[in-house]
Amino acid sequence: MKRIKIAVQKKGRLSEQSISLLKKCGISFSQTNNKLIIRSTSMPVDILLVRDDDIPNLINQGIADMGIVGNNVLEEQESSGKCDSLIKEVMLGFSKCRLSLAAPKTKSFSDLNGLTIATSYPGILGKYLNENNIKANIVEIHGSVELTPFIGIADLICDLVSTGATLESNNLEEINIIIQSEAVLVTNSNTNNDELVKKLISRVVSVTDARNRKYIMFNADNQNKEELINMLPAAESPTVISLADTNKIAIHALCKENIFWETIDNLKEKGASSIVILPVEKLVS
Ligand code: PRT
Ligand code: ZN
Repeated sequence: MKRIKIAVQKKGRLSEQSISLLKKCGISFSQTNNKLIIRSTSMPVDILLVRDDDIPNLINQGIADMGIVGNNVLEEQESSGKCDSLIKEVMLGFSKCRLSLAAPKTKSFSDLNGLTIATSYPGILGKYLNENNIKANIVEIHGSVELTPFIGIADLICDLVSTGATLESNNLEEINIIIQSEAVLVTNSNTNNDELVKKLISRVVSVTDARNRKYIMFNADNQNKEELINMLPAAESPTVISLADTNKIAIHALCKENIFWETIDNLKEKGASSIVILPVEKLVS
């Protein structure tokens, strides 16, 4: 039987959640250090553990059938025309960040024309400058991009930002977001019709869709039923069950959004009791 190869980052910001997602999709394997390839014990699947920058090309060349990579890396490699047969199947909602322009707080630029921008993303930045008709110079640098304005290499930087702490500690100010990024499940147009690849994509969708969903159960007075149901965030039609005490009911509902403490406080104020909120592991529609 043909084995499917899935490329994921070996070590870094994407690894843990990529591995956890594959396990939730029923792909069991034991992680061993320093292995490039791990065989799953539950499915005809091999996991390739590689650097994130290699993932788009491995899928594009058909060496891997699918993979998980940051949208930033994908867009950068696509912008250079290297990866033309890749398909973004599912946005995965983790490793979120943005690629932004940032300038030293001490300087203010009225426009970017004629300035020099340091970045590890020359492809995405070049496209952005072109689209906005800006004639700026790009210096490609990998590592310590945030230091370049202070050692005379560049006027500004274009780098990934997550919390903003790195910019802050280097006295830089974010001035423009160029692209948003998150981890994405990628296939290639030659393999995405394979039955097992299709099955795995639908499992990834189920696990990803379930992430923010919650199942809530509570007891309440029958007379408050409508008001309580209206307080539930994006709930599908709830189940209402009568209790032994005929004035009381139990309400069970699948909510399509997270349930925050404010909602719980409001439910309690309206008389809800024995409130139980459960995470949803998979959601198959
Ligand atoms: O070794 P390998 O090549 O596989 O890994 P890598 O070092 O290239 O990548 P890694 O593990 O650092 O990041 C992998 C992916 O995580 C990136 O391609 C992004 O898609 C995503 N990601 C999410 C981030 C960040 N958040 C992030 N904050 N990647 C990098 N950063 C860096 C950023 O470059 C800057 O130096 O963190 C700093 C900014 O963080 P804040 O929180 O201070 O704003
Ligand atoms: Zn990398």
